[in-house]
Amino acid sequence: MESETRKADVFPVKGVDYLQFLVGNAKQAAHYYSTAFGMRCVAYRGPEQGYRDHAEYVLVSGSARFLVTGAVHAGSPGAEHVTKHSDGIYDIALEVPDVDAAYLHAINAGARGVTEPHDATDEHGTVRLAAIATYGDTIHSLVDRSKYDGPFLPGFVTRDPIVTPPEKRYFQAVDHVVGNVELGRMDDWVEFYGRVMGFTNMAEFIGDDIATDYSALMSKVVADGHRKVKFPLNEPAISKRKSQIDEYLEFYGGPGAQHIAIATNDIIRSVDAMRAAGLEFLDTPDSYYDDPELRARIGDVRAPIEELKKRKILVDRDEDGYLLQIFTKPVQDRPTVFFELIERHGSLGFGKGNFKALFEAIEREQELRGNL
Ligand code: TYF
Ligand code: FE
Repeated sequence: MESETRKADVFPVKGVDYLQFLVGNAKQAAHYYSTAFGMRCVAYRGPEQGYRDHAEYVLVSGSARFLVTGAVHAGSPGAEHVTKHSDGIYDIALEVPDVDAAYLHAINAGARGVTEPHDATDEHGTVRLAAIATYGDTIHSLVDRSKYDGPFLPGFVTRDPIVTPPEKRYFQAVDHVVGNVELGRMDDWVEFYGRVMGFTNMAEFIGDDIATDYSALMSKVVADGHRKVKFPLNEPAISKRKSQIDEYLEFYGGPGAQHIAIATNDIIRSVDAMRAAGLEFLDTPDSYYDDPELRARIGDVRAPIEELKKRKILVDRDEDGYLLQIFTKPVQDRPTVFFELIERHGSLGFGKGNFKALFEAIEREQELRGNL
């Protein structure tokens, strides 16, 4: 524990500042995150503000912040990201107390610099920014907004919500962001986050047992010392069937962010609202809920199991408590990025007890797509 604390100090992070999606049509994506995810659009920057290359919308739900960026013309920076990956996550931005120190530490530890530390200023103050590269074409911006009180970043203007936001938000935070990397590279990226950010390996992982039996993937989780930022990392494993990670890598065109887990206090209500808005979730067979072993293991949770079964919400329990979770289908045409809704009651895990049911559900979808 002592060494964990010391390591975390070399690269202190406050949390995920924002997730930037590079998309083909930011206007429509912002509408989707407003209607299907109940997010509130709070800021905009585009040609009207003198930024001729992009239209960018900022959506928030509690502390979760999405930046949705679309190219305005073929030569816009980021346009080639969409050509290669389709809609995807480009920037997993981290809020840090000292951008210069964090950047210097990262570069000295071997990270590739993308943008050197610099100030961005407008009438609301100054934001200190830098960026480093991570897996694939993904980056981590480093953000210090302590001297800024504008709606997002300099240049952005406040704007009204696209639709009236729901009375109660559907989620309040980003819980974890998962990366898919190439076969044999998972341990390199675990090592990268240790070396560059002082992140440590959390106990939870998917090892050979699960890999060979069901899912054909391996996974380890890295987190900062305060467990505010959690990054599971997956790689495909060799098995009889084509790994879901291979499918992602093929269709995304390389490594990238696979799923965003968003934390909710009321998964039942959120799933109902999001389903009603047209969001598709993975199916779970009734046998999952009727399994006496599962019933015994999970014990009492805050809702009757029938309520969870109706909605296909999964349950897992470990020594610290339990969690409820559900996964969406991919949210674009390619079988790449998806979301997870998670309601934690003590458990710090990722739903290890659900991996079998979950991976079988993913494989049923893979089969329908002809990619198994
Ligand atoms: O983040 C996690 O580890 C869980 C489980 O392709 C998971 O949400 C792991 C791999 C995967 C889908 C879900
Ligand atoms: Fe997850």
